[in-house]
Amino acid sequence: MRMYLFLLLLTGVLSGCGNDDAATTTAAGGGVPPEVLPPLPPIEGLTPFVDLNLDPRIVEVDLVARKNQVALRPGIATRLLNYNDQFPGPLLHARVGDRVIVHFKNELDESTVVHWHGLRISDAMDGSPMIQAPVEPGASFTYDFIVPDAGTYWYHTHLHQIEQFERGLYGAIVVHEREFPTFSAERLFVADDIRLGANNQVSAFQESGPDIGAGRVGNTLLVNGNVVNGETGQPFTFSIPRGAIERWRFVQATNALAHGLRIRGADVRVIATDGGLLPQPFTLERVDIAPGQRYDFEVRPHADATEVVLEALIQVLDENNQVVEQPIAYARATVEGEVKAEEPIYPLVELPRVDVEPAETLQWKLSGGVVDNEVQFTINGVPAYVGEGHEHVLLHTFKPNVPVAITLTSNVSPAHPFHIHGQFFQVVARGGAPVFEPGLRDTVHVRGNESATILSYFENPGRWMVHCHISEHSEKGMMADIQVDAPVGHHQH
Ligand SMILES: [Cu+2]
Repeated sequence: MRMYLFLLLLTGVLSGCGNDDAATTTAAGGGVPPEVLPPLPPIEGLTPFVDLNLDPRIVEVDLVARKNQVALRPGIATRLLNYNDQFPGPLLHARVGDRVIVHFKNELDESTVVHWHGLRISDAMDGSPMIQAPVEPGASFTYDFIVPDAGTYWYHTHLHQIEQFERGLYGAIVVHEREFPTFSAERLFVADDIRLGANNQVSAFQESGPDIGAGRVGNTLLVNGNVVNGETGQPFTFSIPRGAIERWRFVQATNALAHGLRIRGADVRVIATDGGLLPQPFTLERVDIAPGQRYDFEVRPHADATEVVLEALIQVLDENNQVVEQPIAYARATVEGEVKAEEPIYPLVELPRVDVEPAETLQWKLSGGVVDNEVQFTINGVPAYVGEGHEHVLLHTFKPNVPVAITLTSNVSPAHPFHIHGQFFQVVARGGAPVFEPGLRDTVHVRGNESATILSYFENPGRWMVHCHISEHSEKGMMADIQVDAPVGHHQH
């Protein structure tokens, strides 16, 4: 197996792949018959979909959105909205180049759509309510696409998002590299915060105040649907053998909560961001993760460790009203047993160059305020989203495959985790100064009173949403469309 993977890798290099589809080594149809592809490794932490299709290159699943009740805390179950009665929804697990067919049925009392966050598929399948007619109660829609890039992604509702998303309409996606590095184990952690009030029910939604200004932050922290904080909360637990080399994938499915993240008791390298594997893994004491973003870590327990702990570092006010970081254990692994893991072989990854003169330089000012007694959030002064059934403002039209730099500025205090559908970009500067934030992103954290500059080649033609990932901000205006023109001679399908 080891030799086989190496040969595949070498073939990929010789055929010159890995330039455009930066995070992956080869696209579909790279000349290897499907029957010799090694099976995908199991992902610990979430239950996958039942695959209805026997073809190993097709993942075909049923997806139903409906009311559900989940025992989050002792006592009365919490009324949620879930996919397939699972919270989070089932894991969509595929290999790059696979065809994914999702038979979606809406059994909610209101319309909805499903967005495949980070997948560079066609705009018609993206779950944008500006392109796809909302799926009405009782109606169905079949999503059908090829997964173009390996990485850790997620899916979620993109309509009536303030409530539907808070109540649990999301799930994770793992797309494996065609020649994936092998690990002792792969684990997935999907983090969320939910605000529970009386009788363990989701608290009322506010129309003004801090929930709108800075986004709704919950009081109950969840990892893979398990409560990890408070009196009855427990970190997500499992065991890890000494000598193991594991891949831990983290999806930030919070609404507005951004926080630090670290892993204690292990040597840890960051190996992937939103858009897949990095050209060069790197070591960091901690990373910061904003709503919508993902990280993959390579985790090797210390030889003398008794436990490995995944911790969130959450900002709270201390008794002197100073902002301090409170560590909260999200997951706790007991070190048990021993294995001798082989070194993972990472495929060659080359990202689009960022040391180039951009063909265009844009400014997107993210702002908010009260207009006619209504809270409005704006991009370049325009509240771009004006409600269901209306047109989005078209913010900009991009030529394909040329580098464009966009400086996003938050000129008021709240942060805006800003998401661009259907494209990857790289964060190149903050406050005008270069930063070390390697890797492809689809979501950039624009902190309050800060600017972040991204550079993208806008490789995926179509009409795409761009918006703050805080539901209260996007649904009150900070959501627009961009157009990416098709390359000359390209026929859109
Ligand atoms: Cu925002």
